Amino acid sequence: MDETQSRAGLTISPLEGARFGAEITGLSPLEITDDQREVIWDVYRERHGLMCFSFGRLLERDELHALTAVFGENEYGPGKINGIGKKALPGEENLTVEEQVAALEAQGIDPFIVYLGNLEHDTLKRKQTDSKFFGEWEWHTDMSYIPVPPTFSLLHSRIIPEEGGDTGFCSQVMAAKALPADLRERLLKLTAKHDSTYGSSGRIRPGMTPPASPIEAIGQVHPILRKVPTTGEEAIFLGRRTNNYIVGLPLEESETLLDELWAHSTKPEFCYRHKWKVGQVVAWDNRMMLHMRHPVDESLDRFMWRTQTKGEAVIPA
Ligand SMILES: O=C(O)CCC(=O)C(=O)O
Ligand SMILES: [Fe+2]
Repeated sequence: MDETQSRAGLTISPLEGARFGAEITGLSPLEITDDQREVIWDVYRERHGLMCFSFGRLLERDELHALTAVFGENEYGPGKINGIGKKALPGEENLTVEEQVAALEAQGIDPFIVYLGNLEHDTLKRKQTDSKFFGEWEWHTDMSYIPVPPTFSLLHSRIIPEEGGDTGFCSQVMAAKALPADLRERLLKLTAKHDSTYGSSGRIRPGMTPPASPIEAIGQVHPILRKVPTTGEEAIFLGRRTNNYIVGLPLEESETLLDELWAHSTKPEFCYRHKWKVGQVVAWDNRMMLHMRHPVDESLDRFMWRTQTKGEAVIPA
């Protein structure tokens, strides 16, 4: 796609300066037609799983849920339900998912939406915010430290600083295609552990302690090369660099190979840097790309809504 297209009432343009991703305008989230669904999935395949829907206004919750549902079954937000990016707190161990959802709903909390930012979600007043929130968030794929990570993540921009806080995306399908053949052969036999100790901002997750080394880190092992079932393509799947470990290798060898792989995976030609406008929803397929977030000045505000879809077990290439 080199130029703007019009299809099923939608306008589709390639994202500026990127080899992947598209901007889609003209969608009404509560009135998505079958033809529009088809167009969105065509754009998804053609533009490697990254779509920016520009609405020019803030969405209602139902609208974000309806848009999320185009991509799969809505998944509870990380940190809301025990076992989904959160450990049970003392006294909560025996609560069922239904009980936890009912408790959240009784407090007026939507279990599917995560509020991301330095503002209270209801009053939009500044809230106590860990300084790590404002720093750079490292390259990662969402929740790859669990056995079945979410497939799509969606971010809805509600308050955006004038400068800073851009989100970077890096196509791991393009990175996989550019792998030297001998390295690809080697990777086909290797798995990596995706550490669960730290969030992508570098904050330690509740209940976790730093491991003595990546070998001891607690996390999920996945194949390094995965198959993306929607396109049949291969993608490199590294998760995040912190405490990354290639299973079975001496630590030093694992570190050397990971340094090489990360340098390859995050080459500028595979990357796109999204400068947000208020009233957008960026949806991405975690199976196909890494993302990161650029720093935000501590004096500025940034506030997003975030949803995700249920995943599937990782398919090795
Ligand atoms: O806030 C951002 O731009 C990205 C945050 C992030 O990593 C996520 O929502 O998964
Ligand atoms: Fe993320």
